[in-house]
Amino acid sequence: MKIRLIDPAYDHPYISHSQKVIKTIWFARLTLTTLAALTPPDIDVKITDENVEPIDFEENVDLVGVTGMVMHASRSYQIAQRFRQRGIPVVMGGPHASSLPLEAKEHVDAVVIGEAENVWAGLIEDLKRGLLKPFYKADAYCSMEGIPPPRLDLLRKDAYMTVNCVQTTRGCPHQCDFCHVTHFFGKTYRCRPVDEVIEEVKRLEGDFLVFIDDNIAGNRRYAKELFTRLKPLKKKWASQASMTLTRDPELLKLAAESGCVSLFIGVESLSSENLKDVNKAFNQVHQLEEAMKAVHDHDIMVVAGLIFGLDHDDEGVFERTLRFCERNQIELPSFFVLTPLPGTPLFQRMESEGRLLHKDWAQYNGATVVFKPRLMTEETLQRGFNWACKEAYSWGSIFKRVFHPQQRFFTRVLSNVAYRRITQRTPEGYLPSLSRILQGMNDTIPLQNTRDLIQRVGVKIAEKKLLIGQKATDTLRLYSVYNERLKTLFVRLEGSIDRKGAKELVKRLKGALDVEIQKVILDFKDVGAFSSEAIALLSRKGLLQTEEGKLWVAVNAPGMNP
Ligand code: B12
Ligand code: SF4
Repeated sequence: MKIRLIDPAYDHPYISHSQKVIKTIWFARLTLTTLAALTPPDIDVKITDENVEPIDFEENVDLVGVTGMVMHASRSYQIAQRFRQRGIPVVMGGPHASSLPLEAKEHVDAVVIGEAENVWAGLIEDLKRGLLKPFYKADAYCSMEGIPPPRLDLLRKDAYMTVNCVQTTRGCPHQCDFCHVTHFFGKTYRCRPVDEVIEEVKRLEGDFLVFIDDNIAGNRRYAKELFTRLKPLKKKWASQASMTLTRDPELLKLAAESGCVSLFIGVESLSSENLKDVNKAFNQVHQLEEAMKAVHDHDIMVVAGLIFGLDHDDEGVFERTLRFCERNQIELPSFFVLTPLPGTPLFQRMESEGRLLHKDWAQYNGATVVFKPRLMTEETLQRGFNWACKEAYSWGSIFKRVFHPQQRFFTRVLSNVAYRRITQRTPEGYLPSLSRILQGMNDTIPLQNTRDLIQRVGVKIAEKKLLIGQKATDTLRLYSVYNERLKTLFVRLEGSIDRKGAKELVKRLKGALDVEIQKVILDFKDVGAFSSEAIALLSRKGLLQTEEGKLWVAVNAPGMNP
């Protein structure tokens, strides 16, 4: 019996990778090599990764197995159709088929929902007896003990950066709303026996490998044991981890000592409101810079995943995020457009709010806007994303990010050049015209004179000097968000305002109102103290009305007269 397993290519004008890029930065997923290892030994099983070699549609096989993420769905279905036309049965599994098995079943003979470990051999038996069932779903998640080593020998080794991929855990202890992992694996985080992982690593040729785990540090005790056992093997490795890893100095040190050279870290957003919205509040925005530094201090490169289009993202997000990457010398910024993947809580929310633009899965690729963003138009998000991708890999930005005293300078440069090759194919984007203004409206203004500040009491500004010994903050902090759809800028002020702060605020607002912003909503409720000069100036400009209960003011462009 002959089985052909196929990983579909993704044919896209600027997302698909050339052979050269695949060779520089790409590694094969473990999907089909794992499936091949689970196949009974009497069966002739082969793999085609369409990303690196063409599919032979004329081949005579008894079964075709096709996998695919959401973005691959239509290609997976085309492939299935070609083989089924010749009477060859096709089975599909993987993230897309597992999320939408009924849809997948319309294109294939059988669908494997979830993990294959507990059902694959049974499916083959059914096929032999001519009794293939439409759906296969294991009753329970598989045991992590005794998973056979993946058949890396079935891959074209020369085509990838490496085929040395190992999985140590499945799942993730977190449940970020946009992520498919917890939907697929449930709330489980399962670890393979360390002995088995170490044996697998020992068998690999060469000294570099990728742990394809979703979060290699999901169980700190396990990770510490694994890293300790890896040390004597003297391998170099890359993987993915949540930011929680950066908060455990011992774990980070062990990771580095065991050979970790690069980590993909899901930073996602620089806004704590966004992170809260998507159930990722464990990423603490105020610790971000420190976290990036901690990783760098261990000579580990950071590949930072950052998402654009979350509900609190306005037009300023692109520049703000890029500058963050430059400031923190993030070696490889990896930008994504928020993508509601079927099966995730994000998808359900977007669907129930009527915000999905379509269900053309091929566009659900992390680089195309497929939903209605809250604070900007689809076009602004798409163009801003394109701008950020191109700009991050302009020579100027690469220069700012790669020159630092860490080791592996050439690896940093080479991987940036490869990413540059990919991103330069992105269509032209643009930095929204308001971006600069929004940076200025999200800023801290130092004050000049905090001595005669008047304390605010409740919702009123009391005519009362600060008590002796009582200190007002000596800064005015502006938090602003622009809603492009309403053409309105919301500004929340925090801290204290003296004359200098008030003047600076008026100046910046004037700049904002000179452009397309039609309305500004100023929220003073978090301002703890005002100077009398500031009150006078703000009142004269119509920015502050001091009657009771009026701590925010809506400013219309013509009325404001700053
Ligand atoms: C390694 C990896 C990558 C690598 C892949 C390199 C490559 N050659 O593709 C990199 C980092 C580049 C990558 C990129 C992306 N990835 Co990725 N990636 C993974 C990761 C972490 C591991 C994949 C793996 O090897 N798994 C191990 C194998 C054993 O598990 P498996 O694939 O699920 O297979 C099992 C079952 O599903 C089943 N099965 C699967 N297929 C089939 C087929 C048949 C016939 C049968 C019977 C059974 C079966 O059997 C297997 C054994 O149980 C997964 C997460 C994960 N845990 O799987 C995400 C994941 C697959 N990626 C995901 C995404 C979204 C992406 C991106 C689109 C990111 C983006 N831009 O938004 C890109 C697209 C890349 C591309 N162009 O193809 C999502 C897919 C979600 C979805 N529903 O589509 C996942 C699930 C991660 C997530 N956080 O949600 N990825
Ligand atoms: S931490 Fe990462 S892998 Fe875990 S649920 Fe969140 S996005 Fe997914």
